Amino acid sequence: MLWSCVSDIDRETLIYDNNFETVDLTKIEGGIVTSYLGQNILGTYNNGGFKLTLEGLGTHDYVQIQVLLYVHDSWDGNAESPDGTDYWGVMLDSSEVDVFKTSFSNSPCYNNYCLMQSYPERHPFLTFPRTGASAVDLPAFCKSDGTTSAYEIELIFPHRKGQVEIVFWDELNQPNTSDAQCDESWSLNNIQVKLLSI
Ligand SMILES: [Ca+2]
Ligand SMILES: [Ca+2]
Ligand SMILES: [Ca+2]
Repeated sequence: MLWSCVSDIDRETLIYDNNFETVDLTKIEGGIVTSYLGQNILGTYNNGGFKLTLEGLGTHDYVQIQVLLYVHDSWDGNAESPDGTDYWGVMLDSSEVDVFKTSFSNSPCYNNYCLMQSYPERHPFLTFPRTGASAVDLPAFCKSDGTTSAYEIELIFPHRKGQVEIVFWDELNQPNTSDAQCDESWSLNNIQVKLLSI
């Protein structure tokens, strides 16, 4: 959901703000912190992820999630098996309904060869690699010929409960390598969560 879809926001309350520089992983299950570009990042993950649980929420109508996502190395977007599809997503309260599932591609794109991605839309939308990125061609995390793309992602979900579980996950496909985590992975540089009321 985009900002334009939510009218008349009366109040917004920041309830979580973490850039991982102090390695504070309370409220996070499955958190690992590593260094990238001289900053702390949460990750890297390949066929994994983590859960952020926030309790004691006041009255609200929406949850807004903002992250800086790093897509590291050779993601293949909506490529067919065995290279893809390379999915990434956010899920609220283990719900099949409140889920954002997309794909990313760090592939080169030529007239006769281009592995498309879904972001900034949901899978199975098709658009060009790195669409919507805030930075491209950042250093690889692992792969000698890899790169990293950065995405400033903002998601808004309808939500009214007193507790929220936010799961960040991936499903990456790359069986034809001895080190899948080096071939493609992701991390977050920061997370902010806000409650919105109308
Ligand atoms: Ca790959
Ligand atoms: Ca892949
Ligand atoms: Ca950071």
